[in-house]
Amino acid sequence: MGQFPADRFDGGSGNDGNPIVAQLGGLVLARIVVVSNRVNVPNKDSARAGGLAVVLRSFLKRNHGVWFGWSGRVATRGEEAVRTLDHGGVTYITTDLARADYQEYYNGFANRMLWPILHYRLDLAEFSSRDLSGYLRVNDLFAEHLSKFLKPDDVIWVHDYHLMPLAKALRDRGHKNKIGFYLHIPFPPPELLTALPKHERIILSLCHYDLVGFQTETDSENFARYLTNECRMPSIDSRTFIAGERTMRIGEFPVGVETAEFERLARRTVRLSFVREVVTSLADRTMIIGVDRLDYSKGIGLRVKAFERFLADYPRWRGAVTYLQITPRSRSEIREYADMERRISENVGHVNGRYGEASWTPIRYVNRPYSRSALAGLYRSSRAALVTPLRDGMNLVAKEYVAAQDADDPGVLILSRFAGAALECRSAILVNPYDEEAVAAAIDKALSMPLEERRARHRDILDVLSENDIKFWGSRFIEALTNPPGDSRWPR
Ligand code: GDG
Repeated sequence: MGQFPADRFDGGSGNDGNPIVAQLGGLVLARIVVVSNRVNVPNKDSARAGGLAVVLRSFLKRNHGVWFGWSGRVATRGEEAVRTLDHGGVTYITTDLARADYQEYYNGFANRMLWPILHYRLDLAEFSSRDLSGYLRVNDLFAEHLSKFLKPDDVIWVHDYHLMPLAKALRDRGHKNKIGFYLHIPFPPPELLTALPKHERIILSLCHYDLVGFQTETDSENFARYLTNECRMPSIDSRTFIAGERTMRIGEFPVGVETAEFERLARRTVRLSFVREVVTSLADRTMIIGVDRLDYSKGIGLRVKAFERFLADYPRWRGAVTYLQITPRSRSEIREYADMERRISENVGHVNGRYGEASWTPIRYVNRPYSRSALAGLYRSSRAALVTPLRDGMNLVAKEYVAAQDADDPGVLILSRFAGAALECRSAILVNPYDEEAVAAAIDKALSMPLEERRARHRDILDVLSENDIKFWGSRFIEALTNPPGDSRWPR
């Protein structure tokens, strides 16, 4: 526990509206600089999976800004290249990372410590002081590179848990820009977060931002509770904290998808020869789809067990349903991920061996990524989607699935109550992913649901997703960042 030291804040007040950031009909005239761990530079690999990349690509397409971050390349120390590319109105600036930086910052502190803790998985978190130093060092390195091209009126939008201390590193270099931070993943209750050794060093550094955004109210309340109860930070109200000379605000900005565009894409891509080939190969069976990066937060292992339970409890569906699980590998260099990959493959093999027939494979499990177009067509061709993360900031797959449906004959979303998306998708069949029996019953319910009910549920969710799409999400965040508190547009 500790008081927040006022003298650590020297970056100017968060209250003085930046005069250079003029607003015109919601259009921000300042340059927007987005910073994230990875930059999705347009190339032949840019179709690869990743929620954050998907979101930022579509945000920047509309905003002609700058995108800065790691190139994805690991170089020999001293030979890390910084590259710039202008493409489609967006400037991409990337830096390589040295091997030790990559290990300690990315594989180490970000993905073996912060990712599990922020997903409520204390059991998987591994702390190392060396990784923490690497994490702080890379944030400093990013700030150093950014410093070289930042203009005083740039609005900086930093993304995700890899870069929590970045604003502090920029403020230390004298930058007084508006800087916002958005956390794409959950923020756990302080009782759990405080198990992170030296948590103040990381979490309190968020107070150097002007605005810290979360996916849901639970996440922002957890953060507010951490600041109030654990750090005794003074506040103006429940969402505005005083950090030395500056104020830092908190808000909820549930991330969306390109709802209308995705519907159009799906309508077109059901006709792709690849999608038609998959559908033909089902031989009139009903398809259920799951699409997730291979990650323990996604609950794929328990989902496979729940599907097995479904085949056991509802035998009339045997031979009549195919569950397609698309699971591109991620973070394979981390042991937990490699172990999980082996376990899931074994479980799938077990279910297929036990229930399959020479002419029917219950689960089709593939580890390769597919193009966005192929995914859209497959979503639309599936009668139900199984989206059952154990904990998820939002979950874009749930939203993409709903957006992709044919409104006249839509499929049914089965969604974990522990995904941020559950708040907006209240008309999905909400399930507890730890309850195999309930998930099995939900699958039966989805497959048996009458057309009218499917239509009504789909309409309810689509209404919400059409309003809160990706464009709305991005502009709400930037408006909140560039408008002083008290402004009527400030979200509550
Ligand atoms: C983080 C948070 C939050 C998946 N497989 C393929 C593929 N994907 C695309 C999906 C979707 C994205 O990747 C995954 O997004 P999620 O939201 O489901 O999950 P994370 O990657 O964990 O994202 C999450 C998100 O950030 C945004 O804030 O919602 O809670 O964990 O768009 O379609 N895309 C392609 N091929 C694949 O095989 N092209």
